Amino acid sequence: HAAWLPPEAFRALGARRILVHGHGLLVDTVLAEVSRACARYGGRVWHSPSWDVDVDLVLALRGAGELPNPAVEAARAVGEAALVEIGDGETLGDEGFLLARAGEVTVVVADAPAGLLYGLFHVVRLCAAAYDPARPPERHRPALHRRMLNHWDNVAVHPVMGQVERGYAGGSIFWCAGRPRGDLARIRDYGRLLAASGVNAISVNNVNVARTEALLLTDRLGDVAEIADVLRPYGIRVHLSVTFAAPVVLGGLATADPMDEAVRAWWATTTRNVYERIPDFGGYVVKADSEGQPGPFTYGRDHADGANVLAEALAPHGGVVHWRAFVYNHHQDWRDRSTDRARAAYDHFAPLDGRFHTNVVVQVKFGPVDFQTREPVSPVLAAMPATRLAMELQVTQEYTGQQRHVCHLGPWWSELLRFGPWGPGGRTIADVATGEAGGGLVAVANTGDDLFWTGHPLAQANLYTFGRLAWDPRLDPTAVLDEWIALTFPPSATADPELVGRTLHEIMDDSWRTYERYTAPLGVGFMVNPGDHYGPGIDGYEYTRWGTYHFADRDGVGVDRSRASGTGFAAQYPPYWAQVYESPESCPDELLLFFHHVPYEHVLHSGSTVIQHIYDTHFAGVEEVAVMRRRWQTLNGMIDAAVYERVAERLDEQVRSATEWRDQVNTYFFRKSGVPDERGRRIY
Ligand code: BDP
Repeated sequence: HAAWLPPEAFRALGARRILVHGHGLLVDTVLAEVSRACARYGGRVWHSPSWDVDVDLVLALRGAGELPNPAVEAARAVGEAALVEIGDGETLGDEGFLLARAGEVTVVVADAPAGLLYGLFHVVRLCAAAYDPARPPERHRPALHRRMLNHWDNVAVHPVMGQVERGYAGGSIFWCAGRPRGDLARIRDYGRLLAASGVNAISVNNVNVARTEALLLTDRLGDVAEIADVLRPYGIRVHLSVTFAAPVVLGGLATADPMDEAVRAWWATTTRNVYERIPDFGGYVVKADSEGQPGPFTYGRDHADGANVLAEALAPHGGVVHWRAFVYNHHQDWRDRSTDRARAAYDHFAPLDGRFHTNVVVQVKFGPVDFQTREPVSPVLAAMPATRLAMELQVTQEYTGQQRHVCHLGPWWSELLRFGPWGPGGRTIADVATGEAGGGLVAVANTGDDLFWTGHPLAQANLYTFGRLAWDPRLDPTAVLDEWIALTFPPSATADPELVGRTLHEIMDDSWRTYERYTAPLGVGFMVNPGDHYGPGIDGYEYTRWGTYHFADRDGVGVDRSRASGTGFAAQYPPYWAQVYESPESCPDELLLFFHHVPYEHVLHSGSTVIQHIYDTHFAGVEEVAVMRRRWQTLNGMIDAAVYERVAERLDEQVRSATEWRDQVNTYFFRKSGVPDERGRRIY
C-alpha cells in the first residue's frame, strides 16, 4: 500500500551499526524497524546486553540500567550534558527524546519507550543529516498530549453513508459489512504510519452510533480489544464512540438520565469491564443532542451533567471523555432569522465553563458552523478557560473536494493553530490545546482500504501534516510537506527527486486557496450539493432546515452576524475580534460574507468589489487547477506509474468540477446582481 515510509526511506538508517538499549513493547517495535532496515541495507543491530561493539547509532532508554558498553555510556553522558545545555530543567517525558552526537556516534535517548519510537522516526526523517557531526543536540517533546484521529467508520454499512461516513478512500480498514475486517496486518501498517506522524490516539467507530456500533462497548468489546492489541506497539491508544443512550439501548434501563443512580452505576460497571479487557483504553467520544443523537437534553440536564457521568466512570482508570461541542438545532425554520447556527456551540457550552470534570475534553470544531473551507475560529475556544478544550479538524475532505481535488490543508490548519483569539500577539489556539490544561488536537480521519490509503495519493500529506502539527503546532507547514515528500518519494523511488519535490510544492502549497477561489466566496460557505456535499449547489441549502444560508438576493449577499444589526454572533469573541468582525469596514475580506450582508458593489480592502472579486477568483481558480494538471504531467515517468495515473485521473475531475463551480457561481451572481464582469469574460 503506497504511502510514506517505503523501505527506501530507511536507507540512511539501514546501512549503519545500531545499538538498541532497553526493553518493552515499543522498544521491540524499534528493534523490528531497525532490524528490517539493516537486513535490507547491510547494517547490523545489537540489542542490550551487548558490549564491545562500535556503533554509528545508539537508541537508548535512560532508565534501562547500566551497561558496560562504551557507546551506551557515552550516549548517557552526552544525553545528560545535552539536557543540561538545553537547560530549562524539563525532562523528556513519556514521549520525548533527545538527539545528540557523541563523538562519531548519533545518540537518541528517551525516558520512555514511546520516546524511543518517536526518536527513531525522527532519525528516519533526518536521513543522512542525523549523522552530521556538526549537528547540535535537540530535545523534542510533543506540545499536545493527545493527537487523535476520529474514524467515522460504521461497523454495519449505513444505507446512506456507506461503510465510512464522509469517507473518500474506499471501505473501512477496521470493519466490513457488520464484522471486523480482520486484516490485522493492514491495521498494523496503519499504526506505523500514524506513529511516524505523531498520532497517539484513535477512535475506531463513527460518532453517529447505531445499534451495531453501540455493541462495541459491551458484547463486541473483543473486536475493539483486537484493534487495540495491534496498535499498542506503535504507541496508539484506542478510544470508542459511544451513544449517550447506552444504558437504555445496551443496559435495558428505563432511562439514561445522568442524575439517575442506576445509570451512573451502569456506566461505572461497563467501563470497568472495558478496562479489564483493554487496560490502556483511551476513553469515550460522544456526539450528544446533535443531529438526532441522544443526549442529556432529553432529561432536562445540560452537557456538563451528561459528560461528567461518563467522566466519573472513566476517571479511576485514567480515561477521558471527548465530548463534542457540535450541538445545534438542525430543524431550523429558514424563514425565522432569530436563530443562528454559528452561535449554537457557544450558547450551549460557554456558560458551562468550570463545570466539567478534569477528564472531560470538550472537542470543538475549528469553526462555528461545520468544517467549511473558510470560517473564523470558533469563539468557544476562547470562552472556556476552566475547561480542557481540543480543536477538531476534518482531514477527510468532506467540504474540501472529497479527495478528488488536491486541497492541501496544512497551511490552513497552521493559520488556525496560530490564531490569537484574544488579539494578535497573545495566546494562540495552539496554546489553548497545549499541555496539561489543554485537550489536544483531534481530526476526522481520511483513510480507508484504498490502495493509496486516502483515495487521492496527495491527500496522504494532509494526514501526515495533521500528526506533525499536533506534535508541534509551530512547525512550518511547507517544511512538513517537505518531510512528507522526502519520506514518500525517496530518491531511489524517483528519477529526479529535486524536480518531484519542487513540482509537488508548486501543486500543493497553495491548493487550499485555489480550492477556496473556485468555490463559495468570502467565507459564506455551504454552497454545496445537499446530501453528499460534493460540487456546487448554490441554493441547495438555502431554504432547508439546516441553518446554513447565504441570503443572496438582487441587492447583496452574506449573513449579518454583527451585534448592531445581525445575529450577534460577532459579540461572542473577546473584545479585539468582536470589534474587528463587527463592521464590514474592519472585517477581513476573506470572512466578509460570513459576518456581513453587503451589496454586490461593496468595495473590499483589496480594492475590488464583491461581485468583481467573485468573478475574478472563480476564473483564476480554474486556471490554477489547469496549471496544476500541466505540472503533474511533467512527472510522468518519474514516479510510480500507479500513483501517477491515480493523481492524473483525479486532476481531470478537478478541472471538470472547478469549471462547473466557476460557471455556476459566476452565473448565479450575475443573474442575481445584473452586474457584468468588468473584463467582459463569458458568463452564462
Ligand atoms: C457534518 C457531516 C456529518 C457528521 C457531522 C458531525 O456532514 O456527516 O455527522 O458533521 O461532525 O459535517 O457529527
